[in-house]
Amino acid sequence: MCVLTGAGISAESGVPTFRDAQTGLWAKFRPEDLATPEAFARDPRRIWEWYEWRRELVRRVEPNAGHHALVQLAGLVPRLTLVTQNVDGLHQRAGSTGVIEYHGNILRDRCSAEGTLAERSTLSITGLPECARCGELLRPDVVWFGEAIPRQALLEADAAAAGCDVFLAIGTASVVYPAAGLAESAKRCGAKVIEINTEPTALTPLVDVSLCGPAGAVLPQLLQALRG
Ligand code: BV8
Repeated sequence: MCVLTGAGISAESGVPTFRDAQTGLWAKFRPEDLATPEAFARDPRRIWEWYEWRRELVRRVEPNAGHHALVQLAGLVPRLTLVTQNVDGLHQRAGSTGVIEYHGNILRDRCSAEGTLAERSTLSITGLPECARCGELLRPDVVWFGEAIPRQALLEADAAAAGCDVFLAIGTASVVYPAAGLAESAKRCGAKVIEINTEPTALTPLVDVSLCGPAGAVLPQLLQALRG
């Protein structure tokens, strides 16, 4: 089994999805306009303020029944590969292992010059986080629009989608590529595609089974049915 999750599985934990209007001071911005290297180059302070706001939110929330059900599901099938588009780390906090973080992780810092994970220097004069090794600006360790998916994650997710018997797309609008292409690849390779979402998506016309409802309720029911 290959499972792809999107922002919808974290919605019941209180993490706003990208579809939901940005709240508060971010209401006037579109994530697609903030999560880009150009936006960071233009105004790193604003982009860091947005990420610090999201980090604070992610640290305050807990995994929900949907995240926990996926941990149980992994124990019921011969092999389950979990690919997530989310950057909140909630699958790992629920106990999932081997999670493929297709779009990175918001809680890690990366040096914008060296490209590697980095510690923060304590001497930053600009107030923006700087690399303890080389002093250059740090950035969140996430994949922005227009940036390539980390090579290892890309290859592992492609292999899992092409080799699975069942592909489960949970809480994703299936509009962001290349992640949205994984279900199409699984289908082409003969897998059964199942979708769990609260509303129809771009993927719905392609799926074999569409389970309409919140992941936090549907996944435990699916688990119950599998246990018989
Ligand atoms: C790349 C990290 C090339 C950052 C993110 C035109 C056509 C096709 C593609 C493109 C195009 N123009 C540009 C592109 C490429 C672009 C793209 O796809 N753009 C889209 C907008 C059209 N893709 C990229 O740029 C990717 N890179 O292509 O690189 C390249 C190659 C080689 C070398 C150099 C470059 C990189 C994309 C990654 C962007 N980063 N996140 C951050 O988070 O800050 S994407 C970000 O948005 C999230 O990670 C997430 O993946 C995405 C939002 O999608 P969803 O997860 O689906 O969430 P969404 O809110 O949209 O939907 C929530 C769903 O849940 C809904 O369906 C809702 O009904 C449902 N739901 C709600 N509640 C529940 C629920 N379901 C169940 N239960 C509930 N309770």
